[in-house]
Amino acid sequence: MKAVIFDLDGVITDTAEYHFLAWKHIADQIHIPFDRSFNESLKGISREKSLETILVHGGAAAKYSKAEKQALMFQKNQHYQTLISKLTPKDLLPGISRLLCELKNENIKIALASSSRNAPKILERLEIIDDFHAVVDPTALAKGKPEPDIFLTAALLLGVSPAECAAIEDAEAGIAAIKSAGMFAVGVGHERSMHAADLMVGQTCDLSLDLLNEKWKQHSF
Ligand code: B16
Ligand code: MG
Repeated sequence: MKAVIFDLDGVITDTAEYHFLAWKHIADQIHIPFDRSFNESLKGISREKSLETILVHGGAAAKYSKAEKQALMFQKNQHYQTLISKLTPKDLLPGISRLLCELKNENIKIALASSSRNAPKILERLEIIDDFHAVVDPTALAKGKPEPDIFLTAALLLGVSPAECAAIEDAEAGIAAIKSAGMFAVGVGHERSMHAADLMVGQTCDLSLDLLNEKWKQHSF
């Protein structure tokens, strides 16, 4: 294992909750039912795809013009940015700071594969941006998760082959992307959405370099 590639929302910090609050505000405004269970289906997917999914769910796919959709996404992002402006290093999920230290000590490369355009800002707020050797720009990709592009680009930027990478995700779309990139997939969360992962942990505090190495060795590509 030469590199570990991280998802951001739901793995490094709990901004998944902020995405939920910001989308819920929009959904309420346009009278579309929106709860935490439906929000699960938006994890890891782009802003555009998320809005489309909400509109289809509410039977309103054809109701809004392109300009109106842009305005809804703008409004959601404004709300989201207000929420993330309050992030501090205390908002790192448990065990992540320790894991980053363990990886750095062993000279294992670290990259970020987040679908979020707000990712660099969030890494700065959490004061961990200098730990990352590469941060993929999701706007430069042809296809988002569950396609493998974002993880393959991370490996390319790090100068390692996909088979030498482990990647950590909290979303089903993310695990699918890691697997189709030919990488070792680590899922954080509930079994239901993580069944395709090579290693599954309930919470981020269960992650450690020792555990990754141990499961990596047992795994055959
Ligand atoms: P933004 P990840 C994803 O981040 C989120 O899980 C997803 O809910 C969000 O819609 C997407 O980023 C885009 O975020 O609106 O900030 O560009 O899980 O890939 O780190
Ligand atoms: Mg995520």
